[in-house]
Amino acid sequence: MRKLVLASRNKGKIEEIREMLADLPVEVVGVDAYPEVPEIEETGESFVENAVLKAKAVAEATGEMVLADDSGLVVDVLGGEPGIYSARYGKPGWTDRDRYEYLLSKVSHYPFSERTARFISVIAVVDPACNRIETAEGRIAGIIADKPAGTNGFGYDPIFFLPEYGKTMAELPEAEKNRISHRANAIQAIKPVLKAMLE
Ligand code: ITT
Repeated sequence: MRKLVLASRNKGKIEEIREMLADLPVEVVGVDAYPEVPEIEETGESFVENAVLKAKAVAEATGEMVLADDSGLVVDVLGGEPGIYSARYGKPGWTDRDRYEYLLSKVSHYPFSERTARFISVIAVVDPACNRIETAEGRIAGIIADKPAGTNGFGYDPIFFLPEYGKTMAELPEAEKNRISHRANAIQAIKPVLKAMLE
């Protein structure tokens, strides 16, 4: 079976992607299995640039086929912040909770109707055997909640309210998030290509 290395050190993400690829004939391995792969600096100016940069760097270092995700939360009243800086929003050393509390403090004076937001995920797949790079994007729309709720998922899930469910993303069962999320949409879009690349 061919190997597919996930170019991510985010445990929440890795678990979700593993679940979503469970039906493919591929051995999914985390990049932590390759201690020689250095920390990759995300110097790109878009989700696509960063996803491709991460996938290429890990493919070069391991020689294996690689899948990377670059994702984030885009909040309209914050001019698109935190966007590609979602993982680094606020101060170094902050926890996910520190970051979403900070974001809440920045939007709390806006009415609910103006707190529109979306999660975006760009998946990049690189096959070093044939120099092929493919990307796909997925999104999900929501509203920044008044206060955090729920313990599932990771990152900003506790403050991302889904009006059609009446719940935050962190209140959804894992399987439901993995069916509707930005990452799920991006993975669905790339799956046919990935399948073809594995043949
Ligand atoms: P890797 O680069 O190692 O994959 P990372 O966490 O640094 O891990 P990103 O640069 O793509 O990954 O940043 C994504 C951030 O966006 C992530 O840390 C969360 O803060 C947020 N995010 C992305 N997807 C999310 C989701 O499904 N739920 C909640 N927050 C999410």
